[in-house]
Amino acid sequence: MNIRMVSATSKVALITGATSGIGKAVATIFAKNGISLVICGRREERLIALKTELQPFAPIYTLNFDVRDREDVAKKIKNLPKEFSKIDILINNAGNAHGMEPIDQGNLDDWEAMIDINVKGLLYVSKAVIPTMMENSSGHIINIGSSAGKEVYPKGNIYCASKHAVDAINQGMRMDLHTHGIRVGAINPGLVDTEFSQIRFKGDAERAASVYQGFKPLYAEDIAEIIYFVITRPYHINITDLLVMPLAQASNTLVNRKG
Ligand code: NDP
Ligand code: 8X3
Repeated sequence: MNIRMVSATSKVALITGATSGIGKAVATIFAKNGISLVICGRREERLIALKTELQPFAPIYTLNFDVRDREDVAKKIKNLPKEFSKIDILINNAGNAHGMEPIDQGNLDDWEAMIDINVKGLLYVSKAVIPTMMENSSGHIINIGSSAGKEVYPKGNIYCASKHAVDAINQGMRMDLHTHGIRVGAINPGLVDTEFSQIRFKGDAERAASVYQGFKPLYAEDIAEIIYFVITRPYHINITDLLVMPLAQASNTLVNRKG
């Protein structure tokens, strides 16, 4: 039996949303295992700080773009230096929720941000990376969905819609790319204590903190470890879709906050 093992070293991974939370934790575990990184985000000072922190472990290149800017995304990925240009692993992670209101009170700018970043941004980055993977008949795309992409919850309306779209895109990508030797799968976390709720509630720290109170949520590192496990499986294994919840969370609306 010929099993193609996956060695982390000598691989290049491009991670969107590496300036915070899950993306930053993935960058850290990848670099510490010798994976060269292209780390992306809008906050350049954070990218530079992360590069300084991780470059003792692996080569790091920073790409500063807003995933909504399709020309900039395409140009910057196309012009990557040679040693970073063959992307083996794409982590489509950049995204956020913006607001949490009943549908009649929703803010149009919030709706557009979620659709433009979580859905269209993911597509722009994927469109720029997939051709090289196809040329190489090899690659691994991990789409960060959400439990919100599996089950809608009250006032989650457009965020849930954006993550249901990620779920559909993940399935469609896999159908179209598996014959090219490219692995595609999604990780769908439940409640992870990151800056996510601070963004969602526009800097209302108390409201953001209350989301994770009374129970032990997931941490970004928990998800990063799972992603590292997924990308290091022998190449014939494709983990297509994982839903990962904290023990205290049974569904999007059922969280045991007594603990
Ligand atoms: P954070 O807010 O901590 O991180 C979000 C990341 O996305 C940041 O690095 C941010 O970088 C980047 N980002 C946001 N908007 C843009 C943009 N327009 N262009 C480029 N980058 C952008 O949240 P998380 O780490 O929690 O979120 C990461 C992913 O995980 C998201 O897709 C989220 O939906 C998903 N998720 C989160 C869960 C949670 O409970 N936290 C649960 C399930 C899924 P910068 O601002 O520097 O551009
Ligand atoms: C993030 C999880 O429940 O805040 O995707 O939508 S939730």
